[in-house]
Amino acid sequence: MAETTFGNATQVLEPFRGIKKVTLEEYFTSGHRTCQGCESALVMKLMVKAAGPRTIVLGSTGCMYVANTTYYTTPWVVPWMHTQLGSSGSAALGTAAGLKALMRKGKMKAEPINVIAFCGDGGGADMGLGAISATLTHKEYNSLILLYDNESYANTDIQLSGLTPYGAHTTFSPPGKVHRLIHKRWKKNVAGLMAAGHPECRYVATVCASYAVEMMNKVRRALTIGGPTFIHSLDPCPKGWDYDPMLSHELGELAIETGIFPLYEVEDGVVKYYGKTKAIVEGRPRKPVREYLLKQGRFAHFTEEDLAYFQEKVDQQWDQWEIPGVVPFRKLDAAQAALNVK
Ligand SMILES: Cc1ncc(C[n+]2csc(CCOP(=O)(O)OP(=O)(O)O)c2C)c(N)n1
Ligand code: SF4
Ligand SMILES: [Mg+2]
Repeated sequence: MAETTFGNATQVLEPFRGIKKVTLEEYFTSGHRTCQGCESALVMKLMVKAAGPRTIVLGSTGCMYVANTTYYTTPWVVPWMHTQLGSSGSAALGTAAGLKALMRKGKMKAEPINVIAFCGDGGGADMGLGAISATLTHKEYNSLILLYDNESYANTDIQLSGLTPYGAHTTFSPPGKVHRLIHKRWKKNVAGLMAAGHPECRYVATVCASYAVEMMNKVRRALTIGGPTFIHSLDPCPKGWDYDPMLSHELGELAIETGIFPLYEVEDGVVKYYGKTKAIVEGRPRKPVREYLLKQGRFAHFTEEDLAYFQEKVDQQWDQWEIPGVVPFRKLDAAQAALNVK
């Protein structure tokens, strides 16, 4: 297995082989004020559990900053620092570079210390995209950027972001009598963008906390591979998506089973699908998107026409993309390909 180096020290985080092998220690505990059923909080807990105690967590502004640092309380057991909304990439790179310099100069013992910067979809896929992109070009520094995607600027009351799904009701896109759908842009394909556009980044993955062991193992893989790495996590958010908190886990599963959010990793340019996404790629029928959408109040205004459009767009990503669910370049049939060669 490839290993991450820290000065003279190296690190191999073996995958947890089943739920019973997961360590009991917690590094994100009580003391937060996230909503009941908040999957992003679960992502924080699993992320740092997978990484272990020698980890520094950096977090950009958003629910996972604000709700986790209420005055005089915090759930973080490991060192933690807030960073500006668009700066998760810069914070990751600067911290990794600082640690490396201190170890090189002998001012710190050379040992594996994980640097993980998290950001929301607003902070990561919109405002901080440039800084993350820059970080993913610096192969000499070890860091993981984890984008927790609750599909809105949740902390400031559910404004739409570049990762809000088509047609969703947010405070910036309330459905009305004149315009039923205000938000008509399709969600950015952020993991595909990171994987396809950053040749120095050796590891990009998508995760969902409904599949907790798989999620933790992808974090462990990223921290073992080293260099700059990126993980995109889809996190059901009861407040922003408007559903009963008890459905968080099920909605995570449905996002995968409908093919809306594929689970995969790209390691050294090789795509590997996981779990039910793998089954879909191998021919298992996808559940209709309506089973996922209609469980959420943010899509309650959808008509049959809207559902059909959503379904068609998801079908395209499986039937027409060159690498299904990952890279949105269209497949060319042989005739088109021949024309292209001329
Ligand atoms: C530069 C800047 N602009 C606006 C804000 C106000 N603000 C704080 S948190 C937040 C929402 C962030 O959304 P996201 O990154 O998706 O995280 P979430 O709140 O959804 O967890 C905004 C707009 C800010 N802190 N900094
Ligand atoms: S608004 Fe959503 S992301 Fe924020 S704490 Fe509540 S459930 Fe979690
Ligand atoms: Mg968000």
